[in-house]
Amino acid sequence: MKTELLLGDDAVALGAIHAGIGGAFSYPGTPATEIFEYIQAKAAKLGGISARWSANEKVAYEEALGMSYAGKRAIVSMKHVGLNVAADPFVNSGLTGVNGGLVLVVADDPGMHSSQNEQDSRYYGEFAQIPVIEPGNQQQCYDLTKQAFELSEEVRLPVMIRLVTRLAHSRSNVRVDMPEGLPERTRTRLPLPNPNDWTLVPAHARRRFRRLLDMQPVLREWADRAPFNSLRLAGATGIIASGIAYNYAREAIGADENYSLLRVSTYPLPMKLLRELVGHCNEIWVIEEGYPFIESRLNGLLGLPGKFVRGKLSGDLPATGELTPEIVARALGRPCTAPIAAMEDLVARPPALCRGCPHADTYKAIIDATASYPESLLFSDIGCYTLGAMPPYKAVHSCVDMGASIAMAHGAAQAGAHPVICTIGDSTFTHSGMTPLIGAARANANMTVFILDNATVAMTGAQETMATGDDLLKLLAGLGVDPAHVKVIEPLSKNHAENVAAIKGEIEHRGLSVIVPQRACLFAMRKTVAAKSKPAAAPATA
Ligand SMILES: Cc1ncc(C[n+]2csc(CCOP(=O)(O)OP(=O)(O)O)c2C)c(N)n1
Ligand code: SF4
Repeated sequence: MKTELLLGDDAVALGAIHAGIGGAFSYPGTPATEIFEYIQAKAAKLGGISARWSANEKVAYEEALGMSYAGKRAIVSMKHVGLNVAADPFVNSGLTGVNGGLVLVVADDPGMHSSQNEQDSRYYGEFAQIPVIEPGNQQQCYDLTKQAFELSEEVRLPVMIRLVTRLAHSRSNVRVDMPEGLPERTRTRLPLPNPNDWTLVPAHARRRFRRLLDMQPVLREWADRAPFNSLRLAGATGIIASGIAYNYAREAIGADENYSLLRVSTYPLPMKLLRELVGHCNEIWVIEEGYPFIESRLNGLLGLPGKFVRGKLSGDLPATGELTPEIVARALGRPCTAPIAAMEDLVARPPALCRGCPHADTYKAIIDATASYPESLLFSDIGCYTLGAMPPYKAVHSCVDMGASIAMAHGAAQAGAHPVICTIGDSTFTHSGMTPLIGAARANANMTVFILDNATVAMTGAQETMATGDDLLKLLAGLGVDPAHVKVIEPLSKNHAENVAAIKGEIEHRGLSVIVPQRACLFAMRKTVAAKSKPAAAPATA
């Protein structure tokens, strides 16, 4: 055994390595990115584990599922909204089941530190009817990831691990139990499964869905005996706390042994323990990050007669944003240690494009080129260039989900709007922009698409991009975009007048144009140089 100082993300990654994964799969997204990066760095040193970024989360999930089918253990990690993208294979993998252990790690972002929403992935676990494990500290991140692989192979289902930002991105000492090197399991492949179980045509799918339903009592029994759920019965006031919120509850009650306390780390919920606590207590607090998942199940439709259930639904805890030890202590009426700095005392530092960013020059050119069109629409997407919504540009009219810019622009063009413009980064384009561009090219939609090629996935810390430069231009030709209306520009202030003229020309073209501003992200360039000396300051993340 040795002790390492690890992020929650790192601890999950190391747990997966020590569980004997053959591969890691991911698309970057805060706060999950570091899980894959940790494994990638270890794999580069040790070999034996495949770790390549995937084009998007759906692809990552399917690649992991393929590795599982082939008999090896696989981990796939993503931010919460990534699971929206991967939802199709995820839900169906509950029916196929797994061969080699398959663990999905989803990092939720309550408080939307770097996300477009704060959805709660536990609902997805329930929807797919697979087991979910919610660690409460870095040690559990390590231990429970290893156990998740064992469970996955025992019940032959994918297992989800749910993290939240505060746990993923904070460090603690973790006891790890492997010497350097990889376990034997990394190289082992289990015998292949029955292909009929994995071929979801109706006859097989009905049988496999029956199997998934039949597994539910087994999963409920697992939750009741899981050692990482625990119950202490004491006074008539009870607390049910899950994940990192368990620590906040413990901190708030301190040494006061009068509270009854149920720690929840599994879904399905440990019903036996819940019943015991509810039977014993009159007032029950539910403290959980995200939506009131446990609280709403406890209340059911009609509430618990004679009991007071307090939490987010009752209004005793805030329904949005991240919990903190102070929020929990105040709600429970406990003394609370003052926070290091109250958020409201901090000077606001709105995100902005870096000085000299290529996207800034592109937006300046778009703004000048569209100045004489008061009705122009600009749909954008998710990446550093979304900051074109902020002053001084204020150019962007939408940012909904990855890839939406091109599809929304096509919809607006079909409504007769003009000019219709959209901006999408090179990574977002290969994530989910290529499919809507095929439709727009086929329809020769009257719109101007900007693919902002800065040769990296800048917003999440400058990871490798899938297509840049000539490779990206070849993709456009392959997708059916008329080469006469593909224009490459260099976004630099010295080229401003020329770029404005080129953009105006394409706006006036009645049909589809694609403009590709090509210039490398400054942060990525600095990071490459600094990798040899010291780390570069990170951009805003999402
Ligand atoms: C479904 C989903 N996956 C991942 C993310 C995290 N994320 C935000 S922007 C982005 C890609 C940015 O790269 P690019 O489009 O090339 O733009 P850049 O930041 O380089 O300007 C990613 C991965 C997200 N917000 N949503
Ligand atoms: S990180 Fe790169 S793309 Fe993002 S704002 Fe800075 S220079 Fe621009």
